Amino acid sequence: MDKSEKFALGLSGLLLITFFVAILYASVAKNIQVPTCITDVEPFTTDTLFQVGEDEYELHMIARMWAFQPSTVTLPAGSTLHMYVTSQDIIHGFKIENKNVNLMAVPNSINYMSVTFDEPGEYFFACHEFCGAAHHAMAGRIHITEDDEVEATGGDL
Ligand SMILES: [Cu+2]
Repeated sequence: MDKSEKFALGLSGLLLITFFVAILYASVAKNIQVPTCITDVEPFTTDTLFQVGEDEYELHMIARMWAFQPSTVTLPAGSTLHMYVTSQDIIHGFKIENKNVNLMAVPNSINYMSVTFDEPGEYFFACHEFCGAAHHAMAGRIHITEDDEVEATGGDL
């Protein structure tokens, strides 16, 4: 083996060891972790809908092939809904009929929008980004009622 080849091999090995030590230092001494999937952390794992103020609610929506979790949301009329939307797998869309809400559901990213529901009724929402074989079935609804019922169900909660 040539002397310069030995030098290149030795340098390569030294670089590998340096990078390995740098990763160990970052993970152990600096406690830097590789980011986890957003849908694996709270509140996306547990409370999908909760009250944050008088007539104000926070909704954490997960889109996945091919459903929304939750798929049915019930709120009293006059509620303001703060929506945080993400995806568990691929890019989906989230559009609420007759409301100015149109979000992308992107893996490892959270998109936010808020909307106030003044009138009682049913507001359908659907995926507007073609996401595969059952894209057409990817939908849900928001019930706005006259009473104080607050509930989020469906989509394998
Ligand atoms: Cu879709």
